[in-house]
Amino acid sequence: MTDTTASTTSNQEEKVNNERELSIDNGNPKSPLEFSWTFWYLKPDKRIVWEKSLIKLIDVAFVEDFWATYNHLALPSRLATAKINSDYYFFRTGIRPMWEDPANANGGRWLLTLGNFDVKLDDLWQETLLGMIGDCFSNDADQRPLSRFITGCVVSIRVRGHKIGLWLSEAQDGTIVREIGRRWKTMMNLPSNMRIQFETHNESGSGPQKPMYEE
Ligand code: MGP
Repeated sequence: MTDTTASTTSNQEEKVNNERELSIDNGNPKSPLEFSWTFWYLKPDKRIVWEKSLIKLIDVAFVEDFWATYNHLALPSRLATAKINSDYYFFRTGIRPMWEDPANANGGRWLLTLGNFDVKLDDLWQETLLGMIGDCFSNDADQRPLSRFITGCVVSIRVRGHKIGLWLSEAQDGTIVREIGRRWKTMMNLPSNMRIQFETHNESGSGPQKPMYEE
């Protein structure tokens, strides 16, 4: 065996051992998620450009890591008391949580604005996250699983009404977009008088517009 082969083999062994360690929690194998996801935090700071205020927190590829992170982070309602204008972003690993990412560029977002509605921000956020990691946006009858059109979600803490956004890679196919919106509403068990609006990311960047769809 040459030196190069020996070092390649030892690198491979190290990689396998690391992967094994990563997927073992207190001696028990961890439960892999269908996809790996990344938590981001947007620290409000008007002095710097938006993109620079985004902080990548952690990738989660296992159920246990999701909960460890979720339980460690301040809940949105807590941010609302101390960190106005902050956001949490939860996106598929590899997709940056911004309009410019190719996975988002032709898509849009469903937006739920809470305003004065008497609903629990934390519960809606948690239902959304669980729906995403649990692949609950798809059902067996789908020709194409609808979860594949979801790139991430966002909770935005704002004085004029907190918001939860569900970002899709698709905006033009109304059947797909509306069905995802309906499933999201059901998942969150929203009161029937609460509406969600869909807008494309182009529209998001250009001030108030009439939403493309509403559910
Ligand atoms: P926002 O957080 O989506 O809405 O975008 P907010 O704060 O509720 O205010 P609104 O009244 O504009 O709806 C706030 C601002 O952050 C935008 O106007 C952009 O300047 C910037 N911004 C937000 N996002 C999600 C992006 C993005 O994906 N790319 C870039 N370049 N800027 C963004």
